[in-house]
Amino acid sequence: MSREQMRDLQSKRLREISKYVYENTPFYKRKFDELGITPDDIKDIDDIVKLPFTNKLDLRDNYPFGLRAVPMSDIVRIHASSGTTGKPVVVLYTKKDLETWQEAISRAFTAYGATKEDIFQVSYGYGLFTGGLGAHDGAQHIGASVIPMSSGNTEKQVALMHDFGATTLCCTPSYALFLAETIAESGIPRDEFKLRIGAFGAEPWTEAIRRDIESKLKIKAYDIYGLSEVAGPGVGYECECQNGPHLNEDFYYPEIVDPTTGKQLPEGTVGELCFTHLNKEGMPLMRYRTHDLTALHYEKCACGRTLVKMDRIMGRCDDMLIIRGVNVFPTQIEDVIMQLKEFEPHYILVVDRVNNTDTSELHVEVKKEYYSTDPAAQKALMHKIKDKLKSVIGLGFYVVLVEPKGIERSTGKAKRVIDKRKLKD
Ligand code: DLL
Repeated sequence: MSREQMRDLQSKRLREISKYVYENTPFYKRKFDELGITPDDIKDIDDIVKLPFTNKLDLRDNYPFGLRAVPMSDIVRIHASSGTTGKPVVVLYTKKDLETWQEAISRAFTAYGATKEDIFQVSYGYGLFTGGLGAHDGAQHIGASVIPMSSGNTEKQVALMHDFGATTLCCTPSYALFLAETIAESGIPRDEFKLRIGAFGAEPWTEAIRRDIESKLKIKAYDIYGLSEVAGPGVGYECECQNGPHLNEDFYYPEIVDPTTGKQLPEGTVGELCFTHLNKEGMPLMRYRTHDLTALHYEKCACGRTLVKMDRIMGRCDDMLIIRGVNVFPTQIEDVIMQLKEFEPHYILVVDRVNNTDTSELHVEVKKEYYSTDPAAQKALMHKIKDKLKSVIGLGFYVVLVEPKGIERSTGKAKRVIDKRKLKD
């Protein structure tokens, strides 16, 4: 589809959905009224800036079903994401919404080169989390065989991956690393596995981690992006170019806004990603603030797709740590660790405040072949990473070297930062 055709489609759908939420979601009727707008003010997609934003807090305030736009009898699926505080965020799907979502995820799997011949091992958690069932439905939709493993039980995962000849693995990148380690320890030769594709997402990961997973698992590792509030996995997906996800913008309209002012930002500028549902029935959201930071690019991709592309998510505005005045994203720390051959990509950052000064302590795991209990060797290694962190991030870290396997592995979304200051505030 050309950009013009896409724009026309988006304009048409935006007109329809504005009218739909005005008539069916009392929350949006109130918001439109407060802003003094009616659906008639929405003529084309550029008019989206007239519409109100929606925040996670709006979803929490309307817990559980306050943003529903159809009778409960039309809702066929309920998902929820727990987050760290407060009530869960609840999302509702009609039958048609599930079909749209399946279509979105099948586009992802097709872009990775998967077909009905493939056997998918879905190792995202099943349940209220959208990862498991989302990937499951998408794989089934393309006619592939699905092993509904869910996460955890890692040795059994490896055994079945081998015995069932799984070709495509769906899980978080941190779990992919754990699985790679477990496969290596299993003693089963790699060429007895059929694995060739990975669909990894649900948490930020860097290019260096992609290369690490690809070399350890000997597969192609693709990014898959999404969030429960918009649908789940499959809002965005990489193509064979592997340089950032395309977005399913005919279903979920993306904008980049300034996280502070909410002003729309131009192509190529990093800011907060927002989505507007263009054809959702159960619980459509207008200009939903994801808190995810990225930039959009509209030029045609080398793969031939015209769908807008985003840079890989660099982090969330609420993940950014301010330590002694310096802005730090966990992905920057990961990048530094991955540049040094002595370390595993496993770490925990503990931030605290002592005597009114921020402290930052990085626990990082040393590879078996570089681990030594000799104090001089430890000191040298500690300095190596400390100096690198200082030069790249501009911040002094207290480094704790952890013995091999000393950092707990993650089977879902990895938790790498403990900010004790938050508990004190
Ligand atoms: O994580 C949906 C999902 C499942 C996506 C499986 C991909 C694969 P939530 O639990 O609601 O939904 O968390 C959404 O996770 O706003 C991002 O901050 C982060 N996230 C998701 N995918 C990526 C990714 C699922 N590929 C939140 N890269 C989002 C970076 C990601 N961050």
